[in-house]
Amino acid sequence: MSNYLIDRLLAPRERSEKPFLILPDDSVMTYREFASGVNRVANCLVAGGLVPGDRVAAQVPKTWRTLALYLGAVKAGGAFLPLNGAYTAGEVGYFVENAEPRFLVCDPAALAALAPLMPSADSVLTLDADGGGTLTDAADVCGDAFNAVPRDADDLAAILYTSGTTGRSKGAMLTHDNLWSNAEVLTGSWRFTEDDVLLHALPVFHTHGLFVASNVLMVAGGRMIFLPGFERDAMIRNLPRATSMMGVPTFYTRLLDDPRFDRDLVGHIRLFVSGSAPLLAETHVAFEERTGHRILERYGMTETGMNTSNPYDGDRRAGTVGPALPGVEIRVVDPETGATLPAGEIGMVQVRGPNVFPGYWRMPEKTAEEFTEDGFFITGDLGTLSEDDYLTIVGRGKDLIISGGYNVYPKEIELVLDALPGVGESAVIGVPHRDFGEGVVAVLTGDSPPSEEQVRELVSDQLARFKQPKKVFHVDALPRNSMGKVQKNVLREQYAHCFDKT
Ligand code: MCA
Ligand code: AMP
Repeated sequence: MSNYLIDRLLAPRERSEKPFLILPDDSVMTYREFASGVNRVANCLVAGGLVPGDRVAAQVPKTWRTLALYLGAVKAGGAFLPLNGAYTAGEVGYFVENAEPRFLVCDPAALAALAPLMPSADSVLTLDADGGGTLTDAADVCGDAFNAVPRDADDLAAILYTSGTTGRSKGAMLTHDNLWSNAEVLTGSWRFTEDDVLLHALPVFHTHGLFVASNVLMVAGGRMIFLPGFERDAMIRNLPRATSMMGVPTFYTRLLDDPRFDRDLVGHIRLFVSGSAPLLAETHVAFEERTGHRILERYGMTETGMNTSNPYDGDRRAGTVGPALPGVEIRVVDPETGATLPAGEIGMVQVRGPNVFPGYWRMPEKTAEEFTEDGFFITGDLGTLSEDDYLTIVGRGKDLIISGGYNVYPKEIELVLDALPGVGESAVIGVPHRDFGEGVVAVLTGDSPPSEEQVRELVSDQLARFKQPKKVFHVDALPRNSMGKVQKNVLREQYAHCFDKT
């Protein structure tokens, strides 16, 4: 047995002198140099006591060393557990308690707050925005050769936490083959080759930036302009030397807002991909008018990787997410009966394939609830299939807000708000927001509910900033239906324009 993912993703290029990463200072890192960095990290983790199956949690800034940590952990037989840099120490505490990682790697600036979460000082390492820290110090004195620890197709390669409708986050377990099969299919479907240069501005703690973008480029043998994040001037500067870009819809609306973003600037680009949140049909149209490019929209989830994609050749239909990818099955069913619905009817989207995760970490009941007897994963998204199998996502059966590509589950926020002094009860909704697609709004009842500013202050230890309500409203009572359920649709209508001037 070999290391399933590493053998396929990295091993073929371990000795290649071809460029892999163009770093923010414009220096170029080859595949061979990157693979050495991966080996040093793997050696360092094993020397520190990592055994196969152990988790390596990381809340670190985005640098090439973050990617080396991901693959170093996997090559050493472990599972990578990336965390959003915006999470508070309280939020990280939950993930650490739930996943019991062997190592937690964090930004030195967060060390004082995070170190107490781990059982011993030697299980905490640091990595900063310049690539320095105790992980780097330890890795740099390790050897740059490492024999991959054997791992099978079904072994765990990563755990990514997704928030839950009940308010508790669930760790989606992703296997070596979940990651490999999806990367291989996407590389072919989107025609990535070693001539490609991807402009990479996404975070690498989510599926989109970590697996879709980075894995695909490694499979193809292409290179990435690896930016620390989305910054408009840096995007405008780098677009002319890229052949492709992947982004959330906010990337595209922000670029369209810039007069420098025009046909000439992107003349060299062959592919723009969008996902993680709905791309408005009007953005698709405006983008084509400005640049001559039709954005290729695809649809995925943390639990499944990518499920569908508009075609590379052929009709990229605005407002749709395209047909199922090769090897993936999609069906739309009646949510009550589970019966498969004919084309054109709206129902629950279900998916089956090698991309679909085996379950949630230490949550067998939750896992069982979200799979059908015949092995389809119930996505929680509502959609409809056309006669020629294009999927359109029309809404969500789950109470979820997607803000700038980040998921926010209202229940999690409501639990925090309900416990604040002066609050009777709360309802959290997502309403249209020009920049983020949806913005988080809280509606509060109570004798003396806190103001918008006070809410942000009071929740700052518990909720990452992107989850915090951007607007807070006070009402005497929440609207309810005859069953006593809060009518969020009424609230969404009432506050639909509250961000119009934002
Ligand atoms: C930042 N803020 C946000 C968000 N990002 N608020 C709501 N939603 C957000 N997404 C807050 C900041 O804390 C700050 O608050 C204020 O908004 C303004 O920040 P700004 O500087 O404008 O933000 P930014 O740093 O430019 O970030 C915006 C962004 C970023 C570039 C759109 O959010 C981003 O990179 N999103 C991509 C997310 C992603 O990769 N999603 C994929 C996951 P304050 O002023 O109060 O401090 S989904 C996935 O992987 C599935 C499988 C899939 O299908 O892809
Ligand atoms: P996450 O849990 O972060 O993986 O988010 C997955 C969710 O993002 C899906 O269940 C969808 O609701 C949404 N999503 C991803 N891509 C798209 C898309 N292209 N259009 C609409 N919704 C999307």
